[in-house]
Amino acid sequence: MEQTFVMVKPDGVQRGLVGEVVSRLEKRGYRLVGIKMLQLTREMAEAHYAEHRGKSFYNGLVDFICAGPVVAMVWEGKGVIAGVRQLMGATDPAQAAAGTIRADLAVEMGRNVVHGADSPASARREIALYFRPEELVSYRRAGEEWLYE
Ligand code: IDP
Ligand code: MG
Repeated sequence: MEQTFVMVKPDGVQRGLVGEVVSRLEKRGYRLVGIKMLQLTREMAEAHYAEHRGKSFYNGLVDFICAGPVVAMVWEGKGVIAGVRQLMGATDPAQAAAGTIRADLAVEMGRNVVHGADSPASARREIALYFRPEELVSYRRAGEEWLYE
């Protein structure tokens, strides 16, 4: 089954939105297979956002993501990478579709509550950055026959 990496960013943790983010993904039907709270070091943040190195917002982004604890997660499900991106909404909350996490819970791009991997390659890379294989569990959620045809 497809897996993706999701993170509740420091703003989401401080604003008490961990449960809300988890709840939206759970209700869609995705399976939570790994979760941990951690404080990112600058080195981890730079590895996480390596693709953005050199951009105008990069330093602010690294400062922000290290400014408090985050919740790192791995979610599993059919089409979960694109599905989570859809539930998250556009990067800029002002442009995000109503009903998405970012539109409903955030105002500005640099405080947009949640991160989600954007491709299978990013998902694999980010999962490996945060989790050892033995930290992920394999199970079926009750009622999956009512979720999948
Ligand atoms: P994504 O989180 O929707 O995948 P990316 O383009 O990968 O968006 O950017 C990573 C993060 O960097 C965004 O979630 C946002 O917090 C921040 N960011 C991206 N572009 C800007 C910008 O132009 N100004 C400020 N922050 C930005
Ligand atoms: Mg991205």
